[in-house]
Amino acid sequence: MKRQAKEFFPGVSKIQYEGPKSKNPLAFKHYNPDEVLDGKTMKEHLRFSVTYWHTIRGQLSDMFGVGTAIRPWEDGTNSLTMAETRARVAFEFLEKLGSPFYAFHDRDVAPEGKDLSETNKNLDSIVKVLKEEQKRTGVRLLWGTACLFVHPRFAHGAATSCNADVFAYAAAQVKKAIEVTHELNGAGYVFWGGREGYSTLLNTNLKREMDHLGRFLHLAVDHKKAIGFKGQFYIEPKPKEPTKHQYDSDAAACLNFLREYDLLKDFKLNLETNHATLAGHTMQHELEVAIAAGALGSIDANTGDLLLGWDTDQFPTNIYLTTEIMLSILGMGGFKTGGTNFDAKVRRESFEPVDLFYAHIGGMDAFARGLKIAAAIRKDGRLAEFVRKRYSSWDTGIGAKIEAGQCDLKALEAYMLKKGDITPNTSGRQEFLENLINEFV
Ligand code: XLS
Ligand code: NI
Ligand code: NI
Repeated sequence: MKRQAKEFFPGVSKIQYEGPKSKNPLAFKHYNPDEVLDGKTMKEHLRFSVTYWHTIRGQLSDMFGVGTAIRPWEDGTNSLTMAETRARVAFEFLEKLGSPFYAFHDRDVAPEGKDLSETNKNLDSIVKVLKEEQKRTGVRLLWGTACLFVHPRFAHGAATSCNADVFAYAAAQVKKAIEVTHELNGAGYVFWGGREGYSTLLNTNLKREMDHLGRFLHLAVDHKKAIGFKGQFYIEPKPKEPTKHQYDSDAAACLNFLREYDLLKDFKLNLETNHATLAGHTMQHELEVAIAAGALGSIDANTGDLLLGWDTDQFPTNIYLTTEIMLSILGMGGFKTGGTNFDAKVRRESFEPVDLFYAHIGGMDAFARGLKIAAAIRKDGRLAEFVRKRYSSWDTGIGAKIEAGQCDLKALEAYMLKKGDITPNTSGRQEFLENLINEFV
């Protein structure tokens, strides 16, 4: 297949950094890829990634209306030729935006055939194009994944289906998806349990389904090792949608699941802001839970709408949100295999191709600002020092002894009987700290 000479975004040239004073909507105001902060460039810190499913395949439909997206290159079919054209579109977009990574589901990039064998062939032929485009542009694959939720065969779930044939089909699909991710030198592979959950417990054997999911992930780990794929495996928690309850409901549930099925050493978490919101948590909560377990791998950068109860997958623009995220990411020492993957889509009303650029530029700038602010807060040191002092009673005396496992209940009783009462506690100073953050925002 030849590279098409055609340009798909003719009105847009390579997006440049123009600084905070620029009024050019097609320029970065804060994301300056080569600017060094804390010993790394912004590009290395943030490791931005564009999602194929939203940006290239999203038609902007909702449950009340058909797609509104104007995509002049689409011919209305799901042919292989169209799939190749989309790959060219994707890489023109990635290149013009200056995104170092992208992510995809197997079925985003290539159409299903009449059976699994034809479907695999379709995938292979598009993987060739992706490989060629990766080589041409230097853009890398952040992670690959398998779409186990769109096709009707997955109505009851994939690994957790009541039908063993569905488990087998999903296993075959994941095998192939891991192989093509490996082929494309992907830095990771994501398992998002699209329909791994239930709509009613009346027809569900919860224990059996969870056991099957554990088995499924073990098979994937075995295959990964067998083919020598070194990328990181991730689980992406989400509490609901499409099912009423998904087994990977939040970071804590995923960690418990991974521990119970002896998978913790082989997986990290890919956390998404809108999923945290649906779980009734903040993104920062989810990040800190994962980090505490040494299991934060990557993030799906987006935001929800607090007035809408579903996964609206909006582009992140809130500087407080990105500041909190980057405080956690810098606190854990930065991304290793993971990155900031825009699992986000433009609104149904934003249907022109150029809106895809505005959306990503805004998200990248919001994260760049969050990064700069978080780095400044860390450099200033007052926040960390406050937290350190807050726990200082654990650094010496009775606190240090408890932490070292040197006290039993009898010893603690003796200590307190002698002391009589606790030394008064100090204030949590939430408002003071919120003001401190605002000094930097
Ligand atoms: C859906 C998920 C999905 C995963 C990849 O809500 O966020 O897009 O990131 O399967
Ligand atoms: Ni996601
Ligand atoms: Ni999502």
